[in-house]
Amino acid sequence: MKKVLTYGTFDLLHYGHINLLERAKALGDYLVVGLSTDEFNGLKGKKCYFSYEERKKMLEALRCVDLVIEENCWEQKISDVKEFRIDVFVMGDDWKGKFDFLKDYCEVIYLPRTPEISTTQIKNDIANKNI
Ligand code: C2G
Repeated sequence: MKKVLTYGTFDLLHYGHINLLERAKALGDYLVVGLSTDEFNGLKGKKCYFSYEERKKMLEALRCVDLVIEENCWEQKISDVKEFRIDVFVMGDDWKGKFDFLKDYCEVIYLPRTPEISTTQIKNDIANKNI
């Protein structure tokens, strides 16, 4: 069984996230998603609209997601790859190069982002009543 791992905040889940998750799953048989906790998002300078539990519930409802684990820090990736016997690590290409250190442990693939959508864009459009 080929296992794939990715990480993210996935706030205000949108089709850009879904594109990434479905493409990640298509690279293997089992997809593990490291979901940023509310505390870790604080470290990332991100304030989420949905709580960790609410974001987790939405991801777990997706057919392409097999397991959701907590992402509590930047440093847990190597141990996660080992613990879950990950074959492929996937991130959107806004992270290109940032996780190449994982190449010693698994394949590292950066996938093109879905260009025109983001959580920030959604928040701005709602704030500016562009909807
Ligand atoms: N993404 C995408 N297209 C978009 C928006 C996001 O492909 N339009 C991808 C991102 O590249 C990332 C994933 O979806 O791979 C999750 O995006 P975010 O929730 O914004 O994740 P981020 O805050 O970048 O956290 O340790 C890594 C971090 O947890 C990643």
